[in-house]
Amino acid sequence: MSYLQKNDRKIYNLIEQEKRRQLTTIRLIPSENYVSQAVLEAVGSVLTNKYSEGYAKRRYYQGQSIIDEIEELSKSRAERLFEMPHANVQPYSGSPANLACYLALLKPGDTIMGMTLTSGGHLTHGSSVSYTGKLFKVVPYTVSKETGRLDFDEIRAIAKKEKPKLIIAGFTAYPRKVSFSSFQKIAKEVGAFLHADISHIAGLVAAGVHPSPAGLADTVVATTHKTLRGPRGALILSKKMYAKSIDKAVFPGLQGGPHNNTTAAIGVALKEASRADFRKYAEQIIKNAKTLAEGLTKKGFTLATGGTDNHLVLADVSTRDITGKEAAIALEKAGIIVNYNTIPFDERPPMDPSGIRLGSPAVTTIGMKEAEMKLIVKWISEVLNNHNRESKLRKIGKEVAAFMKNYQYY
Ligand code: DSN
Repeated sequence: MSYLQKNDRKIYNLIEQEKRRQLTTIRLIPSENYVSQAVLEAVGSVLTNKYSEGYAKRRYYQGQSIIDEIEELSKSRAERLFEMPHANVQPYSGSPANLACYLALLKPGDTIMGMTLTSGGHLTHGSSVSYTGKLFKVVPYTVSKETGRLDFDEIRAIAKKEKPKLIIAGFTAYPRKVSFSSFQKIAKEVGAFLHADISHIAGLVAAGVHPSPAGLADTVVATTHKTLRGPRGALILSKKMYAKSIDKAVFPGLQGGPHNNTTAAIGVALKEASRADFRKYAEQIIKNAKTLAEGLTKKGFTLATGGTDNHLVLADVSTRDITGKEAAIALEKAGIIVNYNTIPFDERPPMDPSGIRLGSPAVTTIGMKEAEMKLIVKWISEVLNNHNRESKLRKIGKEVAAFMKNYQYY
């Protein structure tokens, strides 16, 4: 970044500081990752200079021969990898991608059914503070109070009573495999569209270590920067019959020009995700998350659903007489980065809930395995037992920084 260094030392220095932060802390936020150098290069390329409103061969600006090829390449890679007949790779991120699917399939005032935000849904699944909660009548579902898992009898009962036009199978804090076939049966019974938001698990689905919604969901949204390990962006996959309405909803319905540098970087990430080593990475993500879960359970933490079979773990820290926010702040002081999160049926507010959410994708990318997860559990437990002792947190922080010297990814 020699030009940036010369032309804008302040921004250059801040980027260098953030790089250092990413390389010296243990990053356990389940929706974050480290992209490859190849993805970074595509994001930082001259493609950012070009406007391309429209789609290949149907653009509103001249000079598109190369951009058309790039977009078509990324689109076909997405269709092949996820085995769905149509992909749109233009959405700026997951929220506009979800909105585009609703715009394509629904009318304002229609009923949608999604998981409540506090049980692990997403703002754009109909939360009252999101525009989706104002535009549609929302029928929420949650998880079983006993098991913390999806309760398909309950979901079916709600769907039969409320007759939603669209059911959303999508989660940001659900640590178990999702049965898209169970959702599809219910959607079929009540005549609803099935929309799958696989943003968190896209990399696991692509690698074949999590069931796929292909052939079951009418529309599928995946952000590209979580387990899929690409640039910040999103893609929509759909059945052929919805291709036109999805494309129209993305542009001109919601967006203007696509971010061509991101489109290319998505293509690069999709190629990486089709390689054999990506499957190994996805398998290791699950092994690492399971090791974190087992270790935390042994240390006496209560986990949502009692464990995990994907990339994330949701731990109730209230047993340590500490809130999720206090835990996340103490962990950061020791160089361990998580996010505080509500647990299902949390009695505390989202700004200071009872839980922390941890994930294994980023640490797996930089080469950590089960032994390292055990060490991380030890540090987490020590931090939470000593969250008021600044000197202890600093001491653990030094151990973490020394440990991270072995994982200089960039
Ligand atoms: N904000 C994302 C997450 O961290 O789960 C969801 O979009």
